[in-house]
Amino acid sequence: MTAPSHLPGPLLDELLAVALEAARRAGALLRDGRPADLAVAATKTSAIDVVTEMDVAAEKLITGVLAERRPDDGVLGEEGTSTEGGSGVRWVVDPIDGTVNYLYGLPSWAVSVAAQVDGRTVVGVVEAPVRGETFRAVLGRGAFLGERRLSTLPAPSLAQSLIGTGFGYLTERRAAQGEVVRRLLPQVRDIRRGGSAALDLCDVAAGRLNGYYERGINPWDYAAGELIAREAGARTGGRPGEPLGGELAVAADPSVFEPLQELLEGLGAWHD
Ligand code: LIP
Repeated sequence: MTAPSHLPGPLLDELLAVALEAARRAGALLRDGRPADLAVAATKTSAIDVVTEMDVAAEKLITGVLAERRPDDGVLGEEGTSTEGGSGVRWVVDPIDGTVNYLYGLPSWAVSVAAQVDGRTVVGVVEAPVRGETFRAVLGRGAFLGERRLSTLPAPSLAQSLIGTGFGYLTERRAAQGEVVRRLLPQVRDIRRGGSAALDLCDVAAGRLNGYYERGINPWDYAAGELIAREAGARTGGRPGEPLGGELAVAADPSVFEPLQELLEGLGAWHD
């Protein structure tokens, strides 16, 4: 999919450079500045939906970079940043996607930074410092892990597909999601639950998963990762005919996208 013709190349170049700088600086802070006694600073939708001091510190660092480099842009951040801006560019930021992994010292967490123009994601960066991986994409220019161009992995059938998924923080939703995965599991090769939607989408892009689905993720979880997956050749969406979103997120290699989407529709993965 090519970038809208009205988007000049130098603007896309600048947005990518700013996204990389913000993500890498925040990633270094989170990796090198993680307190040994890191604890939960607050909770959000439930007792297991946690925020640490580092989530807040990382979002403050990122918004500082954006304010310095792109002062007229809007910003939406998971930890409360919400500014309109006047440039037509809006940044969608998750300072730590995979917060529980970060809290427990597990490696699969990432800084996700996306730039949108007129509501369309045109640049995405997912920075995974402990994994030593920087995923990036610009609309129409492909997806990359470092300098390696990414491509999704076909599967001969859904039954031979490795599918990523995740679970929400509310008990009722988790019970419903557990029922969906119980019925899905016998129909696929296996599932993986990595704990970060952004990295799950990047793993689809890198061919480490054939597909991914989840109900209930937020724009900051998926904005950058969806662009990276699509630029690597993935199809993305929600229920059949719907865009990827909070109701249901589906991303997969084209060989299994529709069978996965149809299976999820039949399992009622789009409702609690
Ligand atoms: C996480 C998502 C993940 C989901 C987790 C959590 P957070 O985002 O990336 O896919 O399964 O429950 O929502 O809260 O770490 O930013």
